[in-house]
Amino acid sequence: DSATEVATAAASGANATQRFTSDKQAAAHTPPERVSLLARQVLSAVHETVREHKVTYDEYNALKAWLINVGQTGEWPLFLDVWVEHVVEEVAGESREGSKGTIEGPYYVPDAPELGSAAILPTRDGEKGTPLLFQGQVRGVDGTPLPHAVIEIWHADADGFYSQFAPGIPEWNLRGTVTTDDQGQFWIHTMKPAPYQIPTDGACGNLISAAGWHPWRPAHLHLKVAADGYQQITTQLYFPGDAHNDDDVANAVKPELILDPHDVDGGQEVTYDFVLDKD
Ligand code: MBD
Ligand code: FE
Repeated sequence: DSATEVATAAASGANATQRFTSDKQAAAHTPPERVSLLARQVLSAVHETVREHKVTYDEYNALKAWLINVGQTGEWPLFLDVWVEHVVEEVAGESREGSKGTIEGPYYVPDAPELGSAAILPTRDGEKGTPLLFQGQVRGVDGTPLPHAVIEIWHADADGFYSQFAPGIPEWNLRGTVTTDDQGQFWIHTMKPAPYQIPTDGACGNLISAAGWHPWRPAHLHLKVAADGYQQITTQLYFPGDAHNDDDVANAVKPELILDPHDVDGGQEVTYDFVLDKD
């Protein structure tokens, strides 16, 4: 009975690992000199940590057990996207002039249903939360409106769960593909997401509690915005006043990414425009 199924770290980890394996395998060939350089430097940083802090055999074996557990619970996508991806994104986005991007995270799924330019994201009957109208325009850096730009949006529900990664949620719930109209404009009706908590029952949760950290990401919308002849951006947008905008476990918040919604009859409304760099 799917209504009584519980979200577990191992189940969402397994789904994220499977998605990554099927969607992202077009890895570019990395030349051996580059592999050697990077692998050596990472290993040196590990060696230096061991020397500087006189790491014991007990600590080494705890690390070994934990690394094995990350794999067994399928949490490599979660671990890497939470604690490493933000720096990869920082380097990749360095020279862009348009809208800021941030990390993709582990829960993107390609080919969500196409919903036109005035979209209502799929929800369940009685979907919990505050209705949100998210609207705006996609432009090039020179101000040209971009008709037929493609906006992919995905986000957690009001309990902090993502469809296809937690049990009992319809496949495309709170996911969609939106296309801008002739003026580059779009309107997306959805329900505000809740803050996201890293699963506490897996290897990542284990690290967080063993280190005395907290497992929270602020509430966020995930987006990818693409137009012919322009660079695609992957980003997230956040809500003002969220306690974790200043200490996101995944370090993915930037001031430019905090929305400014206002209350309207029956919910909230916010305008946010995307500016894309040319290819
Ligand atoms: C998320 O929802 C997320 O966006 C990231 C980056 C990591 C874990 C969960
Ligand atoms: Fe997320």
